[in-house]
Amino acid sequence: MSSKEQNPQALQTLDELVTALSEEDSTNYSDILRLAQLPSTAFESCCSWSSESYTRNCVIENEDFELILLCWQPGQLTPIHDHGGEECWVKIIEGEFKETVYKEDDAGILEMVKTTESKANDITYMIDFMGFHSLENLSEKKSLSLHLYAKPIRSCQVFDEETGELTNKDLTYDTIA
Ligand code: CSS
Ligand code: FE2
Repeated sequence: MSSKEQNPQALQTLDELVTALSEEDSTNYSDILRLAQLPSTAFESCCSWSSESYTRNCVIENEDFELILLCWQPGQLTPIHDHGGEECWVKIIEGEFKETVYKEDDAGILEMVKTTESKANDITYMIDFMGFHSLENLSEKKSLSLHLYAKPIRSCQVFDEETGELTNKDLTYDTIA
């Protein structure tokens, strides 16, 4: 049975997903991401891979939101970061991930508060008042996650493990669809 037969509202292509996001405001983004039932093949044209780091591949960016596909090799992970004051939804497409959330204590030191594991179709949410986080590909194969930011995130704070300081980092794309 196709996902349309199971749920007539299911979104099965990137075009359908982008149209739905464009027609609604951010209060409905979580529901829209839940309706996205895209096969991994829908993302083939957006994928790129690097042995250095996970890659950031832009599906669409406009003044309201940014939809990007992250492509992860086994073991790749983000630094600890915030989300530049914006909302962040992550839907796992393929693979298994660990999210670790941190909060600043009264002295401004980052303390780990929780870890959550997620798998295909799980959706997680972050916003700066919830703290900082990092994401890691736990699986032994190439993995994909779809990130929706509203509004687009041009820069964010990143924790530098060597200096123990937060620094501002401009965010760039590896590919643009
Ligand atoms: N915020 C990270 C991914 S984890 S949500 C990034 O956009 O690169
Ligand atoms: Fe993030």
